[in-house]
Amino acid sequence: MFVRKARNRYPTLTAKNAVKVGHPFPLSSTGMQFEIVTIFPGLFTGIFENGVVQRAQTNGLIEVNLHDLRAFTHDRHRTVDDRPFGGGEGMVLKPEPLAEALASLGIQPKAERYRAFQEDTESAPDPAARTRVILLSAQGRPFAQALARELSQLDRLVLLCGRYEGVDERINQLYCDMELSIGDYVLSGGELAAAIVVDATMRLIPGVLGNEASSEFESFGVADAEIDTDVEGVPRSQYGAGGLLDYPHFTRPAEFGGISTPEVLLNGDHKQIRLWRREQQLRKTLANRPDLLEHAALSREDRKLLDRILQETSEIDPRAFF
Ligand code: 6GU
Repeated sequence: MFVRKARNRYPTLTAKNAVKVGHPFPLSSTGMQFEIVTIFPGLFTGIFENGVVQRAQTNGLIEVNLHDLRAFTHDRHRTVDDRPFGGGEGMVLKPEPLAEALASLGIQPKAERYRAFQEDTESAPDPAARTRVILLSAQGRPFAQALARELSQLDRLVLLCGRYEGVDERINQLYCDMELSIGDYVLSGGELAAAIVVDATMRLIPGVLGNEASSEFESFGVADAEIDTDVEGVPRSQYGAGGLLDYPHFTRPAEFGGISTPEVLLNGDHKQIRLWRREQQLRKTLANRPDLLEHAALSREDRKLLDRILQETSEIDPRAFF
């Protein structure tokens, strides 16, 4: 991970003045580049120095670069925010440091980059065409697995973390391809959201997960159209998620806290296991995310199962506090 810290009081925009941590500059890896512009680079260090994200960086599959917005200020107080025109609560991130941060990354305003998109060809690919700039804000469109899949095809993803009450709208209009939110709640800044976008995106890059199948067959995994049947004629949706939530998992010991692992998982009958898991997916989705059932790829068998589940007399779930 490369961290550009705001140590110099009056940095110029050259790469030479970047504080380098473990990376050459300019960036030279062939992996996907994540560029995060933030006033709190320290928030990310633990997150990106563990687990799959860490390994993907070590293996050169991704590169995560943190850019401290304060490095692009020129006043004594390193001011990144200001009061909103028209009055009101809170502070707004000023446009100039953000524009300078983007310029330092070679990011042009949208208008110029879109020209590059049009001129992009297979023989002469323009890097601008495989780059996106995203503003993380509670006002954004919702982030979801389908978008993570699209983003994972890019060469470079620039994430601007909003803070305070907002970001000057000119930055959004001039530079951002998309404004993105991670859910219907308010965070104090876009940093946690950016970390989530990096995590969800990078794990879909080929080679990042040891087992390529594991990203395909979990909750929200396969698009409806991709579901087909296996050699036995059992719909793959029997074990692919197909827009449903994942089934429950068990590992040793077979009994724990007085609860036994369902017998079917212990007897080695793979067809029975697939059917049980599919039923569990339907049950869990019905209980926790009934909205997903509308767009899920359901076989006739699934619909029969669902009917049966719905007809069961509903017992009171002791966990249902809400
Ligand atoms: Cl991306 N930012 C903030 N501040 N709040 C959020 C969010 C982002 N997504 C959901 N809530």
